[in-house]
Amino acid sequence: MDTPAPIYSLPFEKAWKVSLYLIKKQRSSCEAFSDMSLQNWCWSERYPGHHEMRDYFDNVDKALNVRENVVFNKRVIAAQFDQQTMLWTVQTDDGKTSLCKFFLLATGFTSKRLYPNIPGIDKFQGIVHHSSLWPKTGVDLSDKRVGVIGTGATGVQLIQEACKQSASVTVFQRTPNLCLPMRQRKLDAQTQQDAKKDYEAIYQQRLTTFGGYLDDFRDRSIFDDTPEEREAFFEELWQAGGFKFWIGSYRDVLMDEGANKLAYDFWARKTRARISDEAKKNILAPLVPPHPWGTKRPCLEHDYYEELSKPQHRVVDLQSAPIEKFTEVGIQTQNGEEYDLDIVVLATGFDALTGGLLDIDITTVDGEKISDRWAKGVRSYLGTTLSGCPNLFYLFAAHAPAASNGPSCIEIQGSWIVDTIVKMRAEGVRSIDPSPEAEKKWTEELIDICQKTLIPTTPSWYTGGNVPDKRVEPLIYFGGLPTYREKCNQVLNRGFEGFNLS
Ligand code: NA7
Repeated sequence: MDTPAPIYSLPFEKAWKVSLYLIKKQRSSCEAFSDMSLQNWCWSERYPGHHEMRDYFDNVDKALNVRENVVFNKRVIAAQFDQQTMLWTVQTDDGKTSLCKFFLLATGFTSKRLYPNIPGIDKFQGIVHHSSLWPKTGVDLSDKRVGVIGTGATGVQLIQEACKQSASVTVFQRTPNLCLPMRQRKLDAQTQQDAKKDYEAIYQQRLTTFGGYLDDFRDRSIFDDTPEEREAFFEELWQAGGFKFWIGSYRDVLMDEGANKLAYDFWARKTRARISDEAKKNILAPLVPPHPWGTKRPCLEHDYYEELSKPQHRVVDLQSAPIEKFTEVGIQTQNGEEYDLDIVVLATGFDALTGGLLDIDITTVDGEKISDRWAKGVRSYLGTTLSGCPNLFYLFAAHAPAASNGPSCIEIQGSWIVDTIVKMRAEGVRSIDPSPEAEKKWTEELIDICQKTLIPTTPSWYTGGNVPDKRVEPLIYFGGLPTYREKCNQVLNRGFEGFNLS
């Protein structure tokens, strides 16, 4: 987890509100949730691990009994709105259909995995796993020669652990991740218990920052400071760890090439000092930036660079020699080098933000497929509704502020959806459908905001640039969470502005 405790947990107020709406009968469960979540739950580390996160969500489920309201092991394949009945018909892969008045898609921003198109993968005699399909029983890496393709957040975290467990790790790197030190530390229960009186304020503070964390950009240009002041400020951010160097830095770092280069140079200097092997130093932290600093999501690490410096581990620079093919015993690059491997991990990411939604065949009231519409350019209203799709809402995907802390963004969107439905009921509105004009305006505004930053310079999942043949366009709202929240609330305060009502 790269978000510090407790801000990845659920604030009680919102859980209460959503639960009361969705599962009205379970009032006592909500009270139990309050006890469990805010009064008793404590994290063991500043950045909780996978198993602890799962335990937390299991406990949330035990308290709220969400499970009782969920149908498992079904894949939604298609959905269409019927104007006569004003209901959505949702088809699942078992041949059944369900009807609903409101259709809420929480399909995840990284649910459609991306497999690299590398010839010969079926001939490889070893084991291959995509990082997102990691066996629940774990994978024994001891004494194994492990190859990892991909150095995004997943690849980096996996590599630094695999280096400690395996005989050797070979990293196939296309673009270096400009990683930041996590500065993980243990947390004690008493300190957390004492801090709980401040949690409500902490949760509120998240929603006032650009990225939904507790830190925000410094309201000052990098050029307003002397080199000494700048160095001291960067050092402070660096020592604090986490994403501070990214989203707690000068406001113009993500807007101005000159400001950005200064941040990159600091990062490269700090990182290169941790890599003992000269050749690896130039691949993992080159002096020339691979792309502007922070325009692609950085990853938090503990000892990634120290581990990879060890002689048994290799870093293959795919910029100078791309992968040619899998062989029976490993991977061969285009310069003829062969790497013998027992296990290959594909940490190659996802068709993010749009892939999960488009996996469902959604048809508008006019018979248009959303997949056909979006092939000409993604459009949405507020990053949560689609014209021609009355009463459909989606969460943390295309056009949302999805580069932010997930729970903060989802809390804003989830609360807004609940407020919208409550207001519809109160005012006797049966359906809301954003107008094509409102959708066009939102989309143009979002593109305009993104183009004022350095984000479009870099191919990444923020713009669809990580998927071969995917249209490259701004897919994220970069106006910041507070502005996003204000705009969403304004729509309701102005009587469902931008929506056609029936
Ligand atoms: P990412 O961040 O999309 O990273 C995928 C990595 O895989 C990235 O380094 C890619 O290189 C690399 N990649 C993808 N295809 C290939 C091929 N064909 N050959 C070599 N390398 C390849 O996915 P993650 O799972 O790490 O993280 C996704 C998000 O989930 C993360 O940001 C968090 O928000 C949670 P590239 O950089 O494109 O050159």
